[in-house]
Amino acid sequence: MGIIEERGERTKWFMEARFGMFIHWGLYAIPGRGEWIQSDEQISREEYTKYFDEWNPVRYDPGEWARAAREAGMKYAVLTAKHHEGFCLFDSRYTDYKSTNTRCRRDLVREFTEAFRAEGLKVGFYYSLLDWHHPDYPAYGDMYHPERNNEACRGKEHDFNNYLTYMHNQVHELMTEYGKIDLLWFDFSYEGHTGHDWRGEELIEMVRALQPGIIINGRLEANGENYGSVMTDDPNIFSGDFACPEMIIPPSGLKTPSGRQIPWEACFTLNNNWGYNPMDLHHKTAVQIIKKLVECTSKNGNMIVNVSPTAKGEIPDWQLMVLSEVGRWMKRNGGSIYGCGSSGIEKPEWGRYTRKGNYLYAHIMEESIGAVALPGIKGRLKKARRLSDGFEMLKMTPWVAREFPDCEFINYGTPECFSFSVEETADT
Ligand code: JFZ
Repeated sequence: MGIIEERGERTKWFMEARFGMFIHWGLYAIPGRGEWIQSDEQISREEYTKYFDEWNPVRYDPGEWARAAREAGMKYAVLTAKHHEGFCLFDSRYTDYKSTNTRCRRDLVREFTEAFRAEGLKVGFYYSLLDWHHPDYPAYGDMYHPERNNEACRGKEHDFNNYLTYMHNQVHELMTEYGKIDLLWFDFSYEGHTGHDWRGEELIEMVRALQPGIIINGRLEANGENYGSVMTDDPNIFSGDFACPEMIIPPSGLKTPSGRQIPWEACFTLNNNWGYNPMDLHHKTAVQIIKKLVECTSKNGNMIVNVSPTAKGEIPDWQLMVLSEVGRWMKRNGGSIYGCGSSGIEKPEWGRYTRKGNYLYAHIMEESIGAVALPGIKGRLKKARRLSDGFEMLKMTPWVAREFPDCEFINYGTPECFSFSVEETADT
């Protein structure tokens, strides 16, 4: 079986799941200005490690996080085991810069995997290829400014291969000491640091040998702007299994030059920061998240939505509220997302279609246009069927009720958005 066929097999659960939780958590939650401040504010190593001494997430209860993810309709979760700051949320034998050496003494990654598996979710790790703490990582901060060299190695030679061995050893730990890992999210490659430069072949061979069913993102070769060879018909060994567009949804999904659909997952924050930042009030609404999820699904993609826990270990209330509202919609409409993909029908003006086999799902996001378009859909339908029983009708536009008397319509916010499932027989 070739690399593309193997990828197809491995990603089946992923394409079915469609919706995941991203969790960016680390020392950066203490200052609360996002996960790049060590670089952006050029904080020295000794200054930054003060956060290490302070770290004590006394309210960390990953069971609460897992329940929030499950109730939101999410099917997998990815936690930052180590972000660019180099602080490890797991008990690595290769560094002292880890959660088990802080006042909390806890292996936060282990607790995460156990709690999320207990709620029936698949688990994954984000692992940063960059490391602003390790003395042999050449530069910290924005890699576009190499003059911001790591304080620890300023003025002395660093042994990048030594850093690579450290990085490979840590990935080995994550792949061998935390049970079955479903997803590995590397981040990120850039000029002079991609693929071979990370000893990528060796790394991928090791990961796949240890976790045969794992799926890996494409950032061992690419980053948030380009997708690398996963977008080609001849992907190389470190192409990964899926592309990961960041804060954007590819206009027409992602295909290879020959037109082959590839697995992809768009990652989004709930405000404009991955790491905790209470001053960032650009909060996305549940309707915005739902619409993005529908759009990703309609283009054969996944969406992973980020939460940014506080230093004490709590997901901010406003993020829990958004996820809870998304979950109420998913409870009724998850059938139009899970295992669904593009419909093959041109995008209608009033919203989007998603499709699974003979089931066509019309997500109407513009009521006024819908009133005109719906009858047009009806011509394609053999039978509308109830989406789910027992749902209180929030509001129903009379013309929609007339058109589809036996179908329940859910208004999940303004503008008027309805989602209903209809059955289209194969011969229409
Ligand atoms: C990366 C991280 O830097 C960021 O902190 C977060 O974890 C995100 C999910 O992934 O963000 C990037 C990395 C590279 C680019 C853009 C965003 N890029 O090269 O365009």
